[in-house]
Amino acid sequence: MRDAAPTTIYLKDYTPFGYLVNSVHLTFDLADHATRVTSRIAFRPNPDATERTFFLHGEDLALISASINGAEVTPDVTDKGLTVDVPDEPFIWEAEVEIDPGNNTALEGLYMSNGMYCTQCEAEGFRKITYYPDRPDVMSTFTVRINGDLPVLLSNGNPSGKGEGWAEWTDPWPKPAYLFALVAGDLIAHPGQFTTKSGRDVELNLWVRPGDEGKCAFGMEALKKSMKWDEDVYGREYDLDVFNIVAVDDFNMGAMENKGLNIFNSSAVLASPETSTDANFERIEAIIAHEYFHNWTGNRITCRDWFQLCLKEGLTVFRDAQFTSDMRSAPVKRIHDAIDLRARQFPEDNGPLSHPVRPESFQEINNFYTATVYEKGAEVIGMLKRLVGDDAYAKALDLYFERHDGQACTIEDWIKVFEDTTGRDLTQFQRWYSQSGTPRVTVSENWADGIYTLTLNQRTEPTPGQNEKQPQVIPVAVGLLGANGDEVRQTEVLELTEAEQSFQFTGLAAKPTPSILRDFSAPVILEHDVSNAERAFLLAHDTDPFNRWQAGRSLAQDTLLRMILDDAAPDADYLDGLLAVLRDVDLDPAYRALMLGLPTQSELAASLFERGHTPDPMMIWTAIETLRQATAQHVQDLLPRLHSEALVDGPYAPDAAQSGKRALGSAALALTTRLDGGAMAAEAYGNADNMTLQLTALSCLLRARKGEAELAAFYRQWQHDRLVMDKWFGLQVAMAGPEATPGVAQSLTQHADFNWKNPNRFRAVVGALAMNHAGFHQPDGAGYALLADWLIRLDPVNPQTTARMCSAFQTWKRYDADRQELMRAQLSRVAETPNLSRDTSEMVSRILGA
Ligand code: 0A1
Ligand code: ZN
Repeated sequence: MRDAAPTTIYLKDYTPFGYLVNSVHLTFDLADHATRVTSRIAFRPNPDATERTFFLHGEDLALISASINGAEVTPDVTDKGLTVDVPDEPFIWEAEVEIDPGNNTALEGLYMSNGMYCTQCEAEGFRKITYYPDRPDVMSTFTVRINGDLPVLLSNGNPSGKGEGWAEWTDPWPKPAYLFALVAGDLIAHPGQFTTKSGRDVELNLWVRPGDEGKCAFGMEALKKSMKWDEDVYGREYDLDVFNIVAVDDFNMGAMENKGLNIFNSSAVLASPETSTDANFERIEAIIAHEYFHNWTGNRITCRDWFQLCLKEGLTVFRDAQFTSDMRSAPVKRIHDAIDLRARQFPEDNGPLSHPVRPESFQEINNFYTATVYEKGAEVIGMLKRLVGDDAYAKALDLYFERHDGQACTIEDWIKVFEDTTGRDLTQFQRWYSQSGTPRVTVSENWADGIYTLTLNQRTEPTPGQNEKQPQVIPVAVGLLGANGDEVRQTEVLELTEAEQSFQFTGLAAKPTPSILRDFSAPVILEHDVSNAERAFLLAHDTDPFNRWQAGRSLAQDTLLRMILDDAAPDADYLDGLLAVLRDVDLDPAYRALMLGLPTQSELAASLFERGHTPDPMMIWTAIETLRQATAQHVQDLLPRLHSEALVDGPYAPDAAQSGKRALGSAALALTTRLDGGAMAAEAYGNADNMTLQLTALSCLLRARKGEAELAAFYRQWQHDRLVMDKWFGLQVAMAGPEATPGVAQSLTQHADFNWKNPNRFRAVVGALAMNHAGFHQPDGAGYALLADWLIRLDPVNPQTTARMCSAFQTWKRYDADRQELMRAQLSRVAETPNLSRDTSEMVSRILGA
């Protein structure tokens, strides 16, 4: 329920809690609608605190009894928590509360999913379980007893006792309450084992519902690989006797790193070749690694307050990206990450929701689990590593773990280990954490008297609450190519620290061609006016795989913009360059598949807007269709060879080599479908023996406005499998033609299998509507109205998922006056809904700029 006046919390107001916690003992008596939670918590005054009010957070709790040192007390209780007088010395707080997990649809705190009890406490969910100082700087050991008649009863740490109808768990590592977890259900274990480098035997389990046993093997192997990698690369060893992962169907996010008991959205862990795509496998491997890596970056060293969220998330995303690069292809991963950053983080950073990597205020912290905190946060660490070098990075990390183990830290602590390791002053670098907005780097070149000069300018547009921007430290990796394509200067990192700076290169025989921002060395927008001939040259010759891909991407973008603005024909430099790359069998198939990608419609809308034009979603859609058709014709003769290169010998494996081939095969099939009307795709659908091929073929058919029979057959084949059904729902919305999209989405919401209270299913339909650019932005506003209807309906049930989806409207000011007015009206309708959640109300008012 909405507060009368929503309160804003500020980083600058941080003060430590007046008490420290020595130990927590919890007892759960599970019952669907009346679970009793008894707590026994040993507090002591915090010598570092000045403020001594004893306030415990607590929401939606029925307080049964409370006592201090055994004597009953009557606290002052509000809907946010309680206060009570306490002694000025160590004391024992005991309380009993009753909660209703069976009616908890928000999926925060203790809730039920398909008969199973589970928890989600990050960020502030523990306060829905019992009264507690629910803040990450209060750390304690926990002992948990669970009484319940379900066969599997789990909590954090190591098992310390069990009997008929009960189990006890003890977590020896002090942790904040957000890492607490409990699971109880009729679950089956997929077991595994790992011996750490110092010889500790760890029992591993992946717990799933009966029926899902066949989807565990991949996740378990990913976990073992992650454990080994963190030992090898970061020297980090696991620190408990058991590591449990549980798959849950109803979950707001991907997964959660609770100490020793990770809880996963089933879509982020369950996989089999028949039901999961290559992309699913890769995502699962990355998320398992991410949650596992949190054991050190997040759990052993946690955050002082939620403003420091990027301390654990940026670093852990950076670590999981390193892991994926090592397990798969580093250039392919880097390109994927740049695509993802531009698609999700740039719109955030350049619109009304823009906020620094370390925000300075919030109303609802759940609204700050963003691409900026996570992905830009990881980019900032990548830049730091590039600036100080690999050895210094490794030393700084060792120091970080040594100095801060067991602590709740800040970004200042993090920066300090780098300063202490390198002697470098990182004051200016810290602006990456405080300044929002994407820097734009403009390049100009000069060649005179044998000296080649690159002049780099940086500027960042104003963002909400930040009008004046200061120069940031931007590592710009640059290499220079000679006329024959040889590298005349290897990659070096230019440090751009001023608003404008020039860098000179001497000893060159002729004006070189620069390759700038290699490996996407900084999360910036590069503005470099180069001819298409130069781009084509880089597409053919650049030795940096990222920039070679980028050259193709820039050519594609340039031709699309000219097709949209000037009604130009598809550019020959682009088509010829692409053909040459596709012909090059020395290039990894995955890489060639990426070369066939195009900027997204939404990215093109952003580019048009930045150039002072009003994007027309239908024109963008048409340009992409036209370019695709032209590409298909241009590479037609090569398609049979690409199809044969995509063939895989032996059984399906979701590894980089095979999935790269299939990615190339899918791209080739999509082009072939434009030429043969779907004949090959229909055949491929019939022969598909794995989900990657099946789904590729089906999407080609749907895009060609065919595939009705296949769609029905797919439903019959997979209606028992909820994760595959999410794909069935999502694909129809994603592949619908622009005019049809709102209607398709609307009718899918009427489908008997549309369980809108399940976040995965909701996102499959309503989220896919928001992602289908031309469909969402239909001129009559049908897409906007449908999304708003569902936001209003979901909000009282699940505020978190509702609030996240509001960001579909974040780009509303890019569009024409009619569309703006239609979107503004829908946003206002949401904003004016009675009893709107704090989550959604904050999002909508930020988007409206209110
Ligand atoms: N810490 C998790 C993400 C996460 C955050 C919030 C959640 O509920 C509000 C759930 C998960 C991670 O980074 O994986
Ligand atoms: Zn994380």
